[in-house]
Amino acid sequence: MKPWVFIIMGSDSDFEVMSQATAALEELGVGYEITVGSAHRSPERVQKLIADAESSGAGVFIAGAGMAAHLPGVVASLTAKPVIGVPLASGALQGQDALYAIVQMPPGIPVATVAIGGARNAGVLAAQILATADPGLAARLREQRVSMAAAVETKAKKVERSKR
Ligand code: RP5
Repeated sequence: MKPWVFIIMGSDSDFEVMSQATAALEELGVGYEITVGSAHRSPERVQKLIADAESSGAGVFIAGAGMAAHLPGVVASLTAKPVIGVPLASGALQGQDALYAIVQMPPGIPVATVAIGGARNAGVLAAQILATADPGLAARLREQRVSMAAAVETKAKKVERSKR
């Protein structure tokens, strides 16, 4: 089985944003599992999920959390596979707390942190990591770039005017 992506989020309230990661992976034909596990409310569940995912062939982990967002760091402490952290906007600080918590990892235990709410980029980045050992996936990523460039041409045509 090809390596796949394990996605975990702190709460079901994170699901709408985190499903943008699954959409990106589906577009690229990358397998995934997605679930909820909380670093604070269910630490044993998180430990078991990460151990099971790693032994079942997960190649990259994506972890999304809001507020005092320790989940991505905890996931990174439990696996030596790449971990991508998604800070989520919730609570009084609307994701700035989560961003700082996720991005400021101590040396030796990195979490590749995307933008607040940047779940789509987490999915694309996970695919890019897996593509280093999967030429077919690498080709699909290049095709996606070509489509994005074509979309920019279309957008440009919509707005371009000239008045000299
Ligand atoms: C975090 O607290 C979760 O990741 C979520 O973003 C936030 C709020 O969780 P709920 O109170 O909606 O379960 O742990």
